Amino acid sequence: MKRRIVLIGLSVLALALGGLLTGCGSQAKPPTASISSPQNNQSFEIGQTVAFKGTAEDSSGKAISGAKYSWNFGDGSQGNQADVNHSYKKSGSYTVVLTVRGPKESAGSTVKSEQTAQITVKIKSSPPSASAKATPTSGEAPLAVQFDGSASQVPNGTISKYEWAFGDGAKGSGAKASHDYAKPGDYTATLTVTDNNGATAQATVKVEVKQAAVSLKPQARGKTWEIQLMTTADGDNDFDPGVVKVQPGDTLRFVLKSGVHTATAYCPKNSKKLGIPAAAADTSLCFNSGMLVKPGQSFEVKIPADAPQGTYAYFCVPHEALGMVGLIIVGQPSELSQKFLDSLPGQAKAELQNDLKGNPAQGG
Ligand SMILES: [Cu+2]
Repeated sequence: MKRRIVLIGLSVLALALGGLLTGCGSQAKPPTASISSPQNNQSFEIGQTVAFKGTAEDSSGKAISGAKYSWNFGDGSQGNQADVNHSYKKSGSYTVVLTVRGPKESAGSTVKSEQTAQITVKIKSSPPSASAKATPTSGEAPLAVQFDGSASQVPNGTISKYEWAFGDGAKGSGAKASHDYAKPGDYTATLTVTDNNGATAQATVKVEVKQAAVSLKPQARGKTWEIQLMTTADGDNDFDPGVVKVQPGDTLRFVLKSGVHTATAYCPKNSKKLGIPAAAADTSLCFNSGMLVKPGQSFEVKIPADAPQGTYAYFCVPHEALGMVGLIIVGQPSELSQKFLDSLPGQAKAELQNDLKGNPAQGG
């Protein structure tokens, strides 16, 4: 401060000396106005404090003591200090004019001339800020999620548009939105807000959609089909039911009810012509229970999941010729060859042909 006072004193002295040197004390030095801050075309945001600094110098570049400053900020407001703060309420380009008038040079006379300086300041709207919330942010599919972007802000404006991209291709709008995620996955939902000046901001929120817990289904277990082997009171020997339609994965359970019987597939391993699908000839489906002699005794045949589909014929070793034969249809039926049918003894052929025409058992 002291230094400034000294400088001012020197300036006054210089002015006085200048006046003396020109030989005419009435000739005033015009002041020079300049704006040292802010820079021309500098940008600010709405509401931001802009520090304006004006200087007034004499022709030799020294500050003029007592100069009067008058600012016109271009938005209808004024200031009257060398250094003055101002903020703008709207975006735009403003022409700022500083007018400097010189001080009284001596008693009774004033400096007539005045100088102006002019700059332009640019005021931009403050950018909006986006905020996106999701409730819940994780869960099992299908997952219904509520989205909330209402915490988004524009410091000096309003949000005119909320746009949501939910990350799975679906879109929505509004400060609040909801979306159902159908499939499991990690999704990033994006909110884009647009303010009344067209400026945009984005926020994202992650949503984890998990695979729903899989409940165990009994489909793999297959059904078990019970076929009874019996000798009736009037001497008939039967498989009951005589025809069963099953699926790969199912199980056949032959249960002896009465008499002495076998369940034996028609296949070369059992010394018979092929009466089952050829692809099954060397598999466990060329089955033979052996003699079942005790009531309740059983024999199971598991039909593999990849079992050849088709019609499987089987018989009872002691009672084949009496027509104790049966059919198992795995999946889609197939034709039994004429050569096979012609090879059957006694009543077996007639019984099998009858079974082929009949309705297969569907019950368990
Ligand atoms: Cu038998």
